[in-house]
Amino acid sequence: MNAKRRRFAGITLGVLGALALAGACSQPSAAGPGASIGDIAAARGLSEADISAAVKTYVPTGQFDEYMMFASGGHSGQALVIGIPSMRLLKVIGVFTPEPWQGYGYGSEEHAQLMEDGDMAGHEIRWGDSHHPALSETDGDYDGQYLFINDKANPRLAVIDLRDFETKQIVQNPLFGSNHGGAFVTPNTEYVIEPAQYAVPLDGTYAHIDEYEERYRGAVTFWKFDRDAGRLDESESFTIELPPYWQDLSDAGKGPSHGWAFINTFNTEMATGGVMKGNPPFEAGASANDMDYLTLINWEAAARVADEAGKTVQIQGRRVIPLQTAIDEGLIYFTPEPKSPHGVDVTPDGQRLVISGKLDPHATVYEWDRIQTAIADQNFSGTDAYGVPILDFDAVVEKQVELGLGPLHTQYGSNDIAYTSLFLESAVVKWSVSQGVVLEKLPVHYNVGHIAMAEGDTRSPDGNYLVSLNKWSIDRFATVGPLHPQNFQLVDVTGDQMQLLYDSPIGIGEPHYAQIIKADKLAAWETYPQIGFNPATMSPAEDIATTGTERIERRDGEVHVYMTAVRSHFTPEHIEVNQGENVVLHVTNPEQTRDATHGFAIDKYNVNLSLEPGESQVVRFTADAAGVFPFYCTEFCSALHLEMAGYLFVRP
Ligand code: CUK
Ligand code: CUA
Repeated sequence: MNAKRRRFAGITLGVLGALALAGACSQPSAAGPGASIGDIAAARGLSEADISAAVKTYVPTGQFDEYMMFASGGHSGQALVIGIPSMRLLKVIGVFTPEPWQGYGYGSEEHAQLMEDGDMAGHEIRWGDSHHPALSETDGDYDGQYLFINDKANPRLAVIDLRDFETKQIVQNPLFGSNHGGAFVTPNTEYVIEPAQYAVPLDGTYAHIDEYEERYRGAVTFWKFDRDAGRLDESESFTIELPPYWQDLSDAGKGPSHGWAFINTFNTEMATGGVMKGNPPFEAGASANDMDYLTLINWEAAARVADEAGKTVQIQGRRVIPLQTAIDEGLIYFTPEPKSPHGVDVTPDGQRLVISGKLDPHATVYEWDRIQTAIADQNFSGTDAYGVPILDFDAVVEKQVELGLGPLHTQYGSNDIAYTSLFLESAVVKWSVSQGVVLEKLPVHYNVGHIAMAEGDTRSPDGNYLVSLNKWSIDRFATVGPLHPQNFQLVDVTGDQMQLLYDSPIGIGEPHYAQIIKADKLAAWETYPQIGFNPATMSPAEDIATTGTERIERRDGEVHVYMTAVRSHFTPEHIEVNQGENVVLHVTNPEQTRDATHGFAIDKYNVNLSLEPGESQVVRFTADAAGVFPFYCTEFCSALHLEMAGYLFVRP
């Protein structure tokens, strides 16, 4: 050990010693190894409930979690993968935002195209406000194949393949100003539902706010999913024009209500804001009415109408069913719902819809049989200003159950039990939908938005666990500055009483929705199945090198570098080009050992790849800066990892 290292080690030990002493003064330390559980609990001041909570979340090393939660990454634009019950963060999937570890968005041709597909209005958009992840479904149950997620800020959807947990597609919706109530899938993932949020002119042009009622519109898009291709198919998708109200959450009918979609609709007042012009502010104007509307859409019939000649118009290249056509064809109905609605959640049997209005302490339970009867009997209480029939409220509502303050979102456990988040009360309420009674309330910390339960929005919920996705954490964690962590709280719902088990700060904001799938439904690959695999097409790449065929070729005005990355070298190690030449790198990792990933980063050229075992990627760049640029492997892949390097020489 040289002198410098000794000094460093000395400082470290000193700091640790000081920390240990400080710890000993401020709180009792844990008893040492070999101490009994009783001794440890006494030393740390733990109650029996604390110990039971700790044991319930503990997953011993080498063992796996029973469930996986896919959570929105909020402003990060990503999707989080978290094990349950351990709450261990397993992955941050790069979706709308570049992700350096996965080399997502830093050079590869395919990623560049994926991200460009999401650019809007001439702007390069490299973030998202992801709200609602949706796992693909078969017969109303998660099938573990795909994940969809929306970007509310810029109306986009992404498709993630759960074989390699990578984003495969980003689609944009030029008709919308933003979206919110997606992604939600129909029971066989026939469609991914994407309702707009704020109304805008659908043709993308300017219209004065005074023309709001004539020119601004709401809308909902049904994106056709091609499961074999693993892509949303724009040409088979369609949009339905809606009045200029604002859409919020949505859900798809299942079982008896299969074929229908339900969307909460607010600002039915058509408030246009403009507080500095003397108008009521949006928050008052858009919540003046006691009732807003639940929008009911027959998507199965709408899909047929969309295919009929003359029933759609093209707006910005998209197929749109005009509102009047939707009314005439019986595709759309409204029914009143309590003011400022937020969540709409179909029960597992598809017989009921539970709706929460943020400013009403009740959950309103609608019955599907009654809705169908009201439609058949044309039992309308009128139409709205645009001619949409309004189903009579009393005819379709089964009951209203007083749950507490600020009910938002409902999930389902087993045996007819529902759980609803209470935003204003910072609590989760457990209640019986069929009996209409509240069973229990559990305080959470704090300002809960969504809750997620094990398979809690499928046809067969598991119960077992509930995660409360809290906006605030206030006093739960050490202060890390004025921007506090946001908090996932794990709750055990197996017993008569809910038990709070674990606080999990997520390090990014803001959590919206999550879905929890039984882990054994997922069948992710451990390595890519063939050497030279292209994750963008999920098939073998053609124009690549494997071990022994590495080379540099000049053709068609480009320098093609066929490279392999194997522990612990790149071949070739020297790339010599002239300034201004176009370089195409074809890099393959021919390893088939689990976890033998190599990175590939070029100094100052903003190129950064992750080459997982078997993976092949193509990078194109112009060697515009002359000089000497080392490239190296960014994964500590072997003892000789630091030697896994090379040079890009760019001759002036
Ligand atoms: S929303 Cu965030 S708490 Cu976007 Cu589903 Cu309700
Ligand atoms: Cu390969 Cu480090």
